Amino acid sequence: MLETVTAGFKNATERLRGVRELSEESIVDALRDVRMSLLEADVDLNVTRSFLARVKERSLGEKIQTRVRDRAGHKIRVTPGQHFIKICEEELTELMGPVDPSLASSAGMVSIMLAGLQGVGKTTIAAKLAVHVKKQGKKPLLVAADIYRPAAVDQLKTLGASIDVPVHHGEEGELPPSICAAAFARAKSEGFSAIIYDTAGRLAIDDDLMTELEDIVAGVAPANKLLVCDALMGRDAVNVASAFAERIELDGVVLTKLDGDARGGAALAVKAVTGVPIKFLGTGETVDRLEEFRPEGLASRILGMGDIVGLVKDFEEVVDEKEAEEDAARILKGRFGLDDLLKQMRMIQKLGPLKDVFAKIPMFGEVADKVDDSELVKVESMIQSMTRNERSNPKLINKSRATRIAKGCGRTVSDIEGLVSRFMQMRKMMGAMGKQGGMLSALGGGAPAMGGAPMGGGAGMMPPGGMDPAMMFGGRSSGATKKHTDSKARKSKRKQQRNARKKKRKK
Ligand SMILES: Nc1nc2c(ncn2[C@@H]2O[C@H](COP(=O)(O)OP(=O)(O)O)[C@@H](O)[C@H]2O)c(=O)[nH]1
Ligand SMILES: [Mg+2]
Repeated sequence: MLETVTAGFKNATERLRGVRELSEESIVDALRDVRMSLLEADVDLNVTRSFLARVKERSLGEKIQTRVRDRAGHKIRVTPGQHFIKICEEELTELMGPVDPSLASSAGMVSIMLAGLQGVGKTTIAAKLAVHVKKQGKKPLLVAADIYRPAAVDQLKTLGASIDVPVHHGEEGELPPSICAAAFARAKSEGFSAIIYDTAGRLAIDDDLMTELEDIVAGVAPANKLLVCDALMGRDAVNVASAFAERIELDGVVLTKLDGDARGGAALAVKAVTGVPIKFLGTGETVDRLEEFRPEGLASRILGMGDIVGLVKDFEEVVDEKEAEEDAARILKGRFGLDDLLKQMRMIQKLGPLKDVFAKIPMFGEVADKVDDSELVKVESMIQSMTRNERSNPKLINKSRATRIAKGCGRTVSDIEGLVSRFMQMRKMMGAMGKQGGMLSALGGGAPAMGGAPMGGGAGMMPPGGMDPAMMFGGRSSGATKKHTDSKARKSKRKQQRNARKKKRKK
């Protein structure tokens, strides 16, 4: 998401390489790159203008400290280009924030009303939020208040069944405000602690729609009135948000389909134009693709600096903290086998598509597109054909063992040898890193939020610092991987596997 803007900032950074000071003259091209990318990403013109004006003013007005101390107390040099990017990061964060992603509750009930035009993803978000509040220990009830679109009720029922959340629906001919009121009464009497109203959309904003929403609000007073917009709407999302905000007191915006649009400019402009903060992002069709919106995380991702806090949060959901700490301790001593690698890989897969995971790792945003999920499957199958002994002591794997393993998993001997040698290299690196003081220093200063981050969460991960991620998972962008010429047969096999995985994910 927002690749367009990221590319703009990257060009700007390139232009400032080697520049000795930030002056009108030296930053003019960089500002132009940023401006073009913002407009191309469909960011509102006024927002773009005022953002650039602030960046310019600060760039020219601030004295740059060229030597600062990092967290570890080492002196590091800051270039004017880096200072420029830091200003951009702060201003982007300012533009989009501050946001409190927590959901309000009243009288012990988290109540959420979703509003928005047709097809933007309200029903999908309703299910995603149900999953989200469930993770927080709540017991949600979904309410089907879209009675106009054929099959809308069934759609919600199907989603509800898939996540094990009950769906309340009305009687034949019952109107939405009455359905919502009955659902609210039911939620209270049956001990639900969250209620999510999925309302009807329209193709355009009209008075009937607004009146209906106002009636629902008057009846059940939802503590969270969220407007859903999709990123594909571009600049229109901002106009729609303004129009809704005139009639309903919105508590937040949910921006969906960020996975489907490289521009996503609405994410940057909604808050500035409407005063309503974005609270959640939808990044895919499945119910797990929901992110709490953190402006600082998105800002640093836009600037290609990763989003460590977001990554750690993802990890907290899938990782057993104690186990992760023990694993990390072993890994950082360079004492781990291919079994551990397998375990790590499976954990990473739980986080979502590799490309999304890497996009959040500092400095790795750019290679995100090159990592390849099918590579994981390949590595997994190779490890699975090894004996337990071989897994814990890969040094054992000589030519004849490699031949046997290759046969077992339908790979070539050089595939196996390549994996083993990459693994040994990685293990050595981990060991060295452990001696240097572990992951925090390995990740470097590019991650401002790392200082206090709960390492139990992140520790289960293979430390990425200094390691080319493509080394284990991509194979292509890396100098560390042996280049072998791909035979046509192997290529097509890979493609088949990729498709198979894609299908599996869709299910
Ligand atoms: N790619 C992508 N598709 C989404 C996302 N959210 C919803 N959709 C799809 O958008 C379409 C409309 O979604 P729906 O929830 O029915 O929208 P509604 O009319 O506002 O209730 C469906 O095909 C969804 O699968 C998202 O974050 N990413
Ligand atoms: Mg719907």
